[in-house]
Amino acid sequence: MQINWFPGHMNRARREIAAAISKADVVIELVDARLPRSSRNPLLESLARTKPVLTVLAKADLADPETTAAWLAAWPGDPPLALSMNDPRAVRAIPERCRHLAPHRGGPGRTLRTLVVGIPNVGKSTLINSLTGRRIARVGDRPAITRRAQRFELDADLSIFDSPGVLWPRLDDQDGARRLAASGAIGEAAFETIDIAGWAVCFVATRYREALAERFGLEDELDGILRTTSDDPADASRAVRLLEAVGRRRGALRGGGHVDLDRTADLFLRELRTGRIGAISFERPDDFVDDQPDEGREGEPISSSNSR
Ligand SMILES: Nc1nc2c(ncn2[C@@H]2O[C@H](COP(=O)(O)OP(=O)(O)OP(=O)(O)O)[C@@H](O)[C@H]2O)c(=O)[nH]1
Ligand SMILES: [Mg+2]
Repeated sequence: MQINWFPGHMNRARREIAAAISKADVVIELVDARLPRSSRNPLLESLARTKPVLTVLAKADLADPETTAAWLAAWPGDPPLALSMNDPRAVRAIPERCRHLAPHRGGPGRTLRTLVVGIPNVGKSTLINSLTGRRIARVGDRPAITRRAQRFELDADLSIFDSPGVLWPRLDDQDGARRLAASGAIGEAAFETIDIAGWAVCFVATRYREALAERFGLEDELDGILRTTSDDPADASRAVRLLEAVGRRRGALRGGGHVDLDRTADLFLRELRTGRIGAISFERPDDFVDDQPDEGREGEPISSSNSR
């Protein structure tokens, strides 16, 4: 299975981000706490070389806390913040850190300009609403909600720019692409929902077996399925059997008592993405120990508006 999306206006997206960064004093980089590495924009380092960057692990409430602690300990450079963008008190730490990163800005006539960047659906607009205490930025539970950069005043001397989500697909990294798709960062038109739900259910069955068994009442079935199927991702039988078990539990049936796999895939991904199966991280630092550094791994940038 290949995850394909449509590289449309990728250079435009990159140019726009570069222009926005050039006008900002501090860049707030949101990555998804459940997949901090795969959701990191590999081009940001070169684009923001001259600006201080504050990295924030967003959606930390959905991630496995032990894994988040491991990411924070392993992070190169300044340790990031790990927060829920829905927590108005916790997010106040972000402008505070920005002020430390740009001590020459702020005060009368020297507005500190911050810019929020990150992949689609990571929580950029939610952060702005939490910081301002108002629903002023449009938020949605699918990618490509924000279409244009927009400025908001946070304090008299601090402004924050929202920006459209931008994805730099690493076309050679299908593992990362699968995690991004499972997390909700990639528009559903770009992949087969059954493939991604199948991958995700196998992942959760392996790494968070108890959470899966408990959520769907699969205590008796799960061991048998895992014992009698292969963990080779090329062999779809484990994914299908797990999805069938989930679908039966949820009553997602079609004619003849067969499980409706499309409906099951949708409901499984929805429950996974909203944290109802449990606090789940899609990657740990030790998943990458054999990896080369990032250089040269990225594919072409695309704007989220092209990924639907
Ligand atoms: N649980 C949880 N949900 C969050 C968090 N941040 C955002 N969300 C949800 O994630 C979805 C996307 O949030 P947005 O703020 O629209 O994301 P965005 O980064 O602005 O997305 P684009 O504008 O499409 O690039 C919404 O359903 C939010 O309610 C978080 O920290 N925790
Ligand atoms: Mg947005």
